[in-house]
Amino acid sequence: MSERTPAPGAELLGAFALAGRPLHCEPLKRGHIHDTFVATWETPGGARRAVVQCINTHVFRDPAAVMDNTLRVTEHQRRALARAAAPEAERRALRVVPTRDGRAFQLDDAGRPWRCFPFVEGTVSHERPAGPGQALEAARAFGGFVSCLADLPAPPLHVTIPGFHDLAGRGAAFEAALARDAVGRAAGVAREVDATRAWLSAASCPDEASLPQRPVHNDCKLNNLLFDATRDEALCVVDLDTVMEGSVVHDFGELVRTATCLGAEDERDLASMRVELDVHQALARGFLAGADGRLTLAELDALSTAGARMALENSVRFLTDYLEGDVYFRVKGPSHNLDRQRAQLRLADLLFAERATLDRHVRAAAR
Ligand code: GN1
Ligand code: MG
Repeated sequence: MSERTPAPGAELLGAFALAGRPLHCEPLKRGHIHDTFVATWETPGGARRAVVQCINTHVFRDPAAVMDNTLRVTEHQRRALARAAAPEAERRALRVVPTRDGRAFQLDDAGRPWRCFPFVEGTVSHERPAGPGQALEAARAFGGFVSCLADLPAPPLHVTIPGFHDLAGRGAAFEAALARDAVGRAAGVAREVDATRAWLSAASCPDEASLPQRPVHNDCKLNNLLFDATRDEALCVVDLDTVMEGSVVHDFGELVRTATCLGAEDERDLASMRVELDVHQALARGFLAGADGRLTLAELDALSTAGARMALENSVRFLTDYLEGDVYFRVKGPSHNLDRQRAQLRLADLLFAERATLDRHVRAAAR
């Protein structure tokens, strides 16, 4: 997926229930899925900014379900913040700006769904943590997110992407894409295919079906967290589209995948990649502190290989998308998904090799 949706015009922006007049709109380059813009409104109290986002309906087939989940989760967060009398509560949970007729998203003339959130000012997100202190803070926030959702009232959240972390299902989709070879790329990736198959068959993942299911984030990339720009304090968990029942092991794993690696997600210099063990130790401490004793023994046992497992899962997904012609993730060029695939498989190797040390970190943090 490489083409971008054009910036929303004044009419579309005017559909959202924000005071004042929309002035201008710039693309925000973050995330591999949606098209995101920052719009500025002129109000009597000065300029105000909002995030305006076109929901990717190739990825999220049911935007109403996504927004229903987002409303329920953010309202639940706000109730918890109010009970705790948390300072600056408006900066600690997203708030959906409704349309003027009270809906959670607006369809444009082409039928694309758009949504709007007030911009959380004075925040930054990080691709990599500056050090263990920031990693601890991030992990505490993501662990705290799971804690907060532990008492989310019934019914269960909608399943916005079926089989999202089903590794066997991801493996089957990869084999199907390989067999279909829709864009004639299969012959060029024989080595990657062999390596992926070897990993998938060797991946003696713990029996995930028996792990407790609870509302989790499901996409705990470090950059899905806003930090206060001056205090280095984790403020607001964002990107709530995949919040649904799942395993906390995948949340921890995704954080490990994105925060412990010296090297980018699409790193081409594979030999330079390293795992930062002190960052992992901080993640384990922070996550378990945030999760506040909610993890079971089976979940704790699975944490030491969680990062490798998520690197593998992402690697399989990137290779599948490469074989399908780059229809899911936004890419910078024709080999981008392949670069990502190789780097993530390398990261899976690196993390798996450290599993004994990672397990010690988890045990020590759980004491
Ligand atoms: C996508 O939206 P973003 O960039 O936070 C993807 C994740 C992948 C990630 C890989 C809905 O996350 O599952 O792990 O890219 N989100 C979806 O970087 O598929
Ligand atoms: Mg995302």
